[in-house]
Amino acid sequence: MAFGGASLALAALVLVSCASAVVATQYTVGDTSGWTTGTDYTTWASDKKFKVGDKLVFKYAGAAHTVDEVSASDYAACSSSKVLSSDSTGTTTVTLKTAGKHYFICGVTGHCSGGMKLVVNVAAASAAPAPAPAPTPAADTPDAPDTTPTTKTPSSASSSDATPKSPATAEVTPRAKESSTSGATGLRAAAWAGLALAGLVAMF
Ligand SMILES: [Cu+2]
Repeated sequence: MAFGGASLALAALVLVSCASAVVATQYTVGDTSGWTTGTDYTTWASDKKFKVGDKLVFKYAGAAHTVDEVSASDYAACSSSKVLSSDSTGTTTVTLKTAGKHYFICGVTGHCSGGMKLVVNVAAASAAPAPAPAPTPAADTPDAPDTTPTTKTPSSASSSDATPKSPATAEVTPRAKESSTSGATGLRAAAWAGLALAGLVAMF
């Protein structure tokens, strides 16, 4: 009983530690550069997969910069007139609570237009990655006309492909040989099996 309880507790502990390992990652924005001018945050974010529950830590000289979470249009326009949240304490920790894109800019004049802006695309925490990509194609409506030219390209390419198909048919001949040799080895194997069987019968 005591052993059973202990192993159950251990199993629970392992489960919890595994779960917490998956739950959240903390990112220092700009790594060692921190939140400042002269750092390309698009590049910084490009190789990271943010998910709900992750944290962004902005480190900067307090009052020298701000961390303003803004809308997509205000991000594009570098406008801090309608911020969703703002902080200038020097260390701003933002928990990414919802899937989709989150936009951050520095509200100090000239900084955002100089590149002090960050957009992160946040995926749902686990089982449901579907709702996260769903709003993206809806927002990127200009993508839709792209499908028409792309479908046209393979059709023209396939007509030119028709010519090099003849060497492909030529390949069929060696393949047929291969299958006949494999058939021969199959026959040999069957012969050996027959011999072995005969040997067994002879032993009895
Ligand atoms: Cu700034």
